[in-house]
Amino acid sequence: MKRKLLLSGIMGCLSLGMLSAQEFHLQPTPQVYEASQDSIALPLTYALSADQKLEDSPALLLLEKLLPGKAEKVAFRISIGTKGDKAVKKYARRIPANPEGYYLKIDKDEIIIAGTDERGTYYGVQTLAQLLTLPKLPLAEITDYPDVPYRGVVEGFYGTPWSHEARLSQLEFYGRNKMNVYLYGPKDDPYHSTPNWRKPYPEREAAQLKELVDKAAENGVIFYWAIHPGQDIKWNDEDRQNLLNKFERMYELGVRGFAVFFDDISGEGTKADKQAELLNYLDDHFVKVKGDVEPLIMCPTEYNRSWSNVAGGYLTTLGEKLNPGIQIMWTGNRVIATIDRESMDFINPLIKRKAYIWWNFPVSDYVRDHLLMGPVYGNGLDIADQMEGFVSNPMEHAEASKIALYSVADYAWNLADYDSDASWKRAIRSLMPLHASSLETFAVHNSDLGVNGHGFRRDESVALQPALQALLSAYKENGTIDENAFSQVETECRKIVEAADCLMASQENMALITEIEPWLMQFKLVGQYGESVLRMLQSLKASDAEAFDAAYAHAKALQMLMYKIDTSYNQNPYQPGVKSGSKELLPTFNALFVSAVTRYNNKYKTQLDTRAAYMPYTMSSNVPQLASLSVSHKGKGGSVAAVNEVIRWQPGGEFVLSIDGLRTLKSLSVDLGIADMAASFRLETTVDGRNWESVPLQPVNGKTRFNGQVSGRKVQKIRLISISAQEQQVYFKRFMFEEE
Ligand code: LOG
Repeated sequence: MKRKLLLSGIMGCLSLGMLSAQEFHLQPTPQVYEASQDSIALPLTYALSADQKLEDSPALLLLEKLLPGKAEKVAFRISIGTKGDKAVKKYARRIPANPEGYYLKIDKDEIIIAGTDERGTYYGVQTLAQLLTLPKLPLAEITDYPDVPYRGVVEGFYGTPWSHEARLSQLEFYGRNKMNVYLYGPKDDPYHSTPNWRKPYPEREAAQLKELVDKAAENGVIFYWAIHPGQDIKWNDEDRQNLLNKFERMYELGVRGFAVFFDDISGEGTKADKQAELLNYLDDHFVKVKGDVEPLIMCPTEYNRSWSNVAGGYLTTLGEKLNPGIQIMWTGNRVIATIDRESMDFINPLIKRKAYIWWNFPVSDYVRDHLLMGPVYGNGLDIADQMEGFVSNPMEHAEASKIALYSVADYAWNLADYDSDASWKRAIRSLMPLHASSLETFAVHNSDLGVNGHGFRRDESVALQPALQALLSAYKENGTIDENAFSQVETECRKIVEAADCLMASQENMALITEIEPWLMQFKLVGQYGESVLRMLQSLKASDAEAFDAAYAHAKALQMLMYKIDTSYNQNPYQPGVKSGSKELLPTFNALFVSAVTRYNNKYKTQLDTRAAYMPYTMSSNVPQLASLSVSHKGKGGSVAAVNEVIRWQPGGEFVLSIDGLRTLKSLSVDLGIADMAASFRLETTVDGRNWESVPLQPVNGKTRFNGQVSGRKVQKIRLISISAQEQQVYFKRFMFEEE
């Protein structure tokens, strides 16, 4: 009996792993897929027809790995090859003309895989690999090719670069999902950017990069190595040679794709004509000379519409001067934006070529306390012929990023047939087939970014929203409980707690669980908190003060535990903490909590603390890029979310941090990424909001960080104001303070 119970308990966590033929869906969604009801047994032995030149190709290696039963004199035949090969000659007319396309046919006694080119043939085998997961092979005919020539990932975020193991796993994932590009450009790799871009990689890193290059090739992925030299490049022969030398070193490691990024820099490096001159030089003296190197890619300094000054001529200069074969990256109307026809219509004529989209999703380096696990939606389905490439910049959590990357692969392969929700569900299933339903529950409630400087938000808790709203509005209005909404929310809270536990206990995808564990812990608490708040509502309605007290005490304890997780895990200096269910669940539970406690206090003439989340700090700014940063509260102090890109700070522009009462400061530190901060900025405090008193600045180890000498000073607001007559281009790396 006991044993049986235990088993069924575990089964509750598990989804059915095996898909039926009806549920089966090829990924990415093929252009044309015709399958009949008939099927054949998996060909355990077969005769192979392939031209000699296919030997050792990724396509053939993969085929032989999938189906090791190659034999002589077997009736079942597999013919594989690229256009022009003898083995597939009969099917030449069926092969799509599009690059990387393939024709795949499964017949009673043979399988044909015929690619437009080598990568197309490889993709044909990848499709066969997916069909081989079915119990029987359906008789089918597939004509398939990608819509967008270059599809993949740019590891281009700030923060801890992916581990070597994570990258190896990514490259296999790209191959399986028919993505052909991986652009290596983590901002915090010192050999990619300032200060060490001129130096060769140390031995160990070099060996690992070589391993990645090989892994990429095995999986049909072009490994691009990017350099980010703009912050300190000198436009002279010496630095040009430095760059060439570095490329040469990378070429020796096997790299055959190169990119130069000029994003997020200020000063001399931002000049369009100099950038174009350098890129053309590399094109003429490196790429064209080598002969086996992919087209160069560059990321411009004005890489999105909101930052581009068309009259200033930056983009026009690139468009006119850059060799036509050089690709230009673009993030859309803003740094973080979905891409549509209108965004493409703006950029393509300016740069005189099709933009190569650098899509800043699911990157979370400006909202590091959140996980972006939701569907990929919002990009135009009608822009297939407007872009040269579509690559996604992911989260520093490599495995968790695969949910979005799966759908990016699906989207860029076949835009017209892209269905964001269906794709997202399949992505989840592909990551944890046995725990798909738990992972989906987690992803549903962990998709928004919270308030952020870029103003980019995502839907969250979509299906539960009506119930949350109905419950809250009725309760706030007159203390009544909408029973239907109540029970929906109650059921979901139980699901949340169960999902969190099942995932934390699972062994199915340890890499993923390790990355998201702090968020799972927080998620469980959110579910439990919801349950306690619901019990508060119920017991108050039943006039059961004792039950209310117990539920209230538990809710309070859970608030404290959530705070503890938020201030103990993921303590990066930028956006520290762990937020879960922060868009719909928590705000609703908090509002219900406040309303219930207020009603209770009125009814029983008590003075229970009504505060759900105490936030003493708020910020405001008339510098547009700073206007909506999030502030976090930790212990006796706080910090403002740091910004990655260059801030254009207008004369007189100010940043103000307000406290909800008069407090005594202990420390204050600011970093604008410039050593001579005092020349252009003043740090000030006030006790009355009118009279400002300046704070002396103390440099910390000659770096760009300054401590304000504030110890013992009473303040109500702190501000940082530009006293310069010119616009200042600075970074906003740190704004942190402590109270006494
Ligand atoms: C950076 C990128 C960063 C992303 C999101 C580009 C071209 N550059 O604001 O490294 O991961 O935005 O924060 C960027 O997007 N700067």
